[in-house]
This record gives sequence, C-alpha cells and structure tokens, in this order.
Amino acid sequence: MKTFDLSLYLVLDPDLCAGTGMVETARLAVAGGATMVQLRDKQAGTARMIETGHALKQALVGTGALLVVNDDVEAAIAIGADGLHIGQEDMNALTARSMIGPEMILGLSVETEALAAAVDADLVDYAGVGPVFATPTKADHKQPIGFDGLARLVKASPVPSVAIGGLKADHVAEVFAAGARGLAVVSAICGTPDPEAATRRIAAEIRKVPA
Ligand code: TZP
Ligand code: MG
Repeated sequence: MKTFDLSLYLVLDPDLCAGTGMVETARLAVAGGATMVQLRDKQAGTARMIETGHALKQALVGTGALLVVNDDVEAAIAIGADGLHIGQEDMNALTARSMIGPEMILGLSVETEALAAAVDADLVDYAGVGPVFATPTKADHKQPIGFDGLARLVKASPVPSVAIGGLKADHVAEVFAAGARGLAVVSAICGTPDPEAATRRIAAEIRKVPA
C-alpha cells in the first residue's frame, strides 16, 4: 500500500504561472503547504518536460511533497518522478503501469460514475475527479459534476480521489464532505500575487476538516 497525501495538490499551468514561473510557484506552494505538485504542460515536448521536471524535483528535495508528471510517461521515468497522471484519452492504465513499474504512483482522471467504477485498483493509485465546476483553466473540460456528482464518483471509485475544477479555499469543507481526500487546484495558486499565501489559506481550511 502506497502512502501519499492528496490533500493539497497543485497542478501547474505554464501560462498561468508565467509571471512567477512553474518551479518558483511550486516552491512557494510547497512552502505554503502543498502536498503534491503535478507538472502539466500540454505544449511542451518530452525534452522540455524533462528539463522542467528535473528543476521541480530539485526544488522539492527534502520537502516531502511529491512530484507527479502529467501524461508523458517517458518524462516521468527520466525525471524519476514520484508519480504519473493520465487522462482517459492518454495511454491506458495497464500500459502506463507496465512502463512505470509497481512503485510509481499512478493517477487517472475520471469524469463519470461509470469511469470511476471502472478504475482498476490493482493498477491505479488515485482518481482525479471532476471537473466539480466549469473552469476557464481547461478549455476542453467535460461536463461539471458539482459536489453531488463528486460524492457519487468518489463513492464509485475503488481508490482515493482528489477533486478538481474551479476549486478554491472556500470549497475545502464541501470537497472533504463529499469523501474526496483532497483538492487539486491550478488558478487558486498559479498566477496569484502571492502563491505561498494563497496555498496557506487553503491549507488552513484543510486543517479545520474533521479527521
Ligand atoms: N482537469 C479538470 S479541470 C482542470 C483540469 C486540469 C483545471 C482546473 O483548474 P482550476 O484553475 O483549478 O479550475
Ligand atoms: Mg491527457
């Protein structure tokens, strides 16, 4: 059984992070309490993913925060990332698992109850569930599920879930009440004037959640 803390999961966006930079944003967010950081850059090729991933890994050394790479399995392996995150349109979980081996964390995005129920817990370690709300951060996102949908998908999933999509500090209580183990955020942290303070505000709400 792998142990990892999904509670405050930062997903990086190169455009939103352009001012501060992805690596500096990650460093600040982890100082503010982010538990996981995902390198997500849909425009970057593998070489650039590896370059940024190495810098991120360096920035996270000794913090306990885990580094997850979106979609690019080759980059995840080359970086020595803690995890790989795939979507339904990416390679399937069996292929991904066979490439990354048993130790690396594998996350899978699920947008419907049927997809959540279909998650293979022998292959996948956590589900990214959403979008809870419509969000301008992801142009092609699926139908928002709301907190009712989140609760249904969390229940259907055989693995721990992290909620995503339009989530801010104000939503922490409802995210956990729906059974998710955490929230994944982009714009609540990336591109804010003070990413560390923004993360601290979310972390403070998480500390209020009854165990
Ligand atoms: N997947 C579903 S919604 C989303 C992703 C990557 C973007 C979430 O961004 P934000 O800014 O936290 O709404
Ligand atoms: Mg993808």
